[in-house]
Amino acid sequence: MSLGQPARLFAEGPEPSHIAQPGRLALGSPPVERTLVICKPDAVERGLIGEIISRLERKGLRIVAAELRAIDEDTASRHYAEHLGKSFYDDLVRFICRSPAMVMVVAGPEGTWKVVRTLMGPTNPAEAPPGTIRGDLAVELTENLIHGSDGPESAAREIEIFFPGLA
Ligand code: RTP
Ligand code: MG
Repeated sequence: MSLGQPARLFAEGPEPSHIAQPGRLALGSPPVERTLVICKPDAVERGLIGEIISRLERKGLRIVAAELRAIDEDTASRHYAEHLGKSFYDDLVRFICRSPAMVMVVAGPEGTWKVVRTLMGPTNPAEAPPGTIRGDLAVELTENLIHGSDGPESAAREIEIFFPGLA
């Protein structure tokens, strides 16, 4: 890879059996569901990518695609289309485009989107309980570090935006 090229990682094909995956091995079930996770610009700026990925991996989920990328306004507006017209929409789009974000496809058992949402904690970090990513590491509503799809349909739609063909 030459300098200046965006780093993009894919783990395609059969899931390698030699990689330790505690959750998966304990359950005996292969990863069957994918969801979209974004370490938002504040997470990248604060050097928290590793912390967030570590929490996802320790839970037993797998990163199957990842790209550190500057999200442009057009992509942000597609991703957050459901919020168009809301009072916080402009701030939200400005924020997500502010600086590079780490965009990932995360895989695990059925209900993986919900597992991720549980690890994230509620939208408002001020109300997020300790032990969650937002509860432990953030205080502000907009700067809440992480995005996770809010259901299987959202996951498929969002993965298609960032990683066409991977949903
Ligand atoms: P996300 O989509 O980013 O994963 O967050 P979420 O599902 O927990 O929350 P959602 O309702 O989808 O809102 C998207 C993002 O918009 C900001 N927000 N601001 N000022 C407000 O009332 C307000 N409500 C939401 C948050 O940054 C939230 O993550
Ligand atoms: Mg949402």
